[in-house]
Amino acid sequence: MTDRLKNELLDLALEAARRAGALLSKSRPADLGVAATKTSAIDVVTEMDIASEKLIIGCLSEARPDDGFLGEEGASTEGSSGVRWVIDPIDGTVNYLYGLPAWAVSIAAEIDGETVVGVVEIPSRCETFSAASGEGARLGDRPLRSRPSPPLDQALIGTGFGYVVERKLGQAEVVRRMLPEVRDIRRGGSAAIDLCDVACGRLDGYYERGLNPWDYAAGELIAREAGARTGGRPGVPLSTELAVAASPGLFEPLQRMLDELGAWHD
Ligand code: LIP
Repeated sequence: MTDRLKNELLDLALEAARRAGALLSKSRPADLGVAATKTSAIDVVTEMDIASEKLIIGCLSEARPDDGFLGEEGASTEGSSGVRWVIDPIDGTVNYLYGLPAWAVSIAAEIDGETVVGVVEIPSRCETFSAASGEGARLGDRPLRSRPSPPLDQALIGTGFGYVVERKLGQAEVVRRMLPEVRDIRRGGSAAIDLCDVACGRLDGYYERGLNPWDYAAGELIAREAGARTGGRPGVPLSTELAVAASPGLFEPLQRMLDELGAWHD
């Protein structure tokens, strides 16, 4: 892939994420409610998720009409250019619904299944995280490096939970057994933000089972380009089965603990 194409895709992702973040921040209805539900009554969609995805796809397809799209709120087209955009129009929808600040716009571009650029826009923090493959990660214009690795028992670990009771019961058991073994646990509500927090050292590590590609595509590239390690079970890439990201010296001890605790299955 040429640097010119990579730069074009990154600039487009930054502009689309900026516009969506502005819409979501300035036009959130005071009486925002649930427009629809998905895997359970608490897995919600708002009118703003839908509006954000429509704005993002409109912005990207105007510039690159032959690209494909995969969006959380239903976009699913192959395209013919070889580029596919992976979009979470609001990552942290429940936080957005409740008026909590931890939500983000996450946009990634893939070529032949490999993520080549990623942007995570966090309006409540006035922060834009970005990365291009092989070119590092940035917070605004500042290059990012993940935090030096502490011992596992001094590590601050982020995680998240699903929307179905059976899965939440297993996830709660993993947290119950992990909590005494680490510094502390944080549950922020947005995988994209958690992955960016690993990238910038606000978390030492993060794990979650059950994410969708749109939740992690951009944040995983940003964490990896910031020098963190990412993956799933030992020897397995990061996926819906299990997402793990941590600073290099912490990654394998965390990954081993998660495997022993069965964090990769319900
Ligand atoms: C969210 C993830 C988060 C997870 C939530 C939810 P959404 O994505 O980013 O990590 O714990 O349950 O799935 O649904 O807000 O786009």
